Amino acid sequence: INKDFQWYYQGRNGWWKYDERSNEELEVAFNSGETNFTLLLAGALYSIDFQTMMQVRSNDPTRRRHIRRDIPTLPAKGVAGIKIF
Ligand code: V3L
Repeated sequence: INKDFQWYYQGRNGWWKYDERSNEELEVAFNSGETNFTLLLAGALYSIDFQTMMQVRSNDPTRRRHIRRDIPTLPAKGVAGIKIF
């Protein structure tokens, strides 16, 4: 599948790509005009806010990360915590 957009979440010193399945879910939700939706990531529930472009852990809202939607070739640390670059 040729992707037009990749979703990224903030790491300590750079961006991580979301895994493929989450990326597709984010694209569907974003393009449907939803403002907020819930994703299961690494065993925990996170709320995605498309207005603030933040990922917030549902059971601990102090755990928040910036997210971005950008071209797939943006420099990244890896995919979902796995360094492949
Ligand atoms: N996809 C996969 N794992 C995630 C995601 C996500 N969207 N969000 C959080 N986690 P928190 P550096 C990240 C993981 O936000 O060195 C990276 O993927 C998160 O993993 O506090 O700081 C790396 O594996 C963390 O392990 O709820 O850039 C790791 O951090 C855990 O969920 C280190 O990255 C808690 O995140």
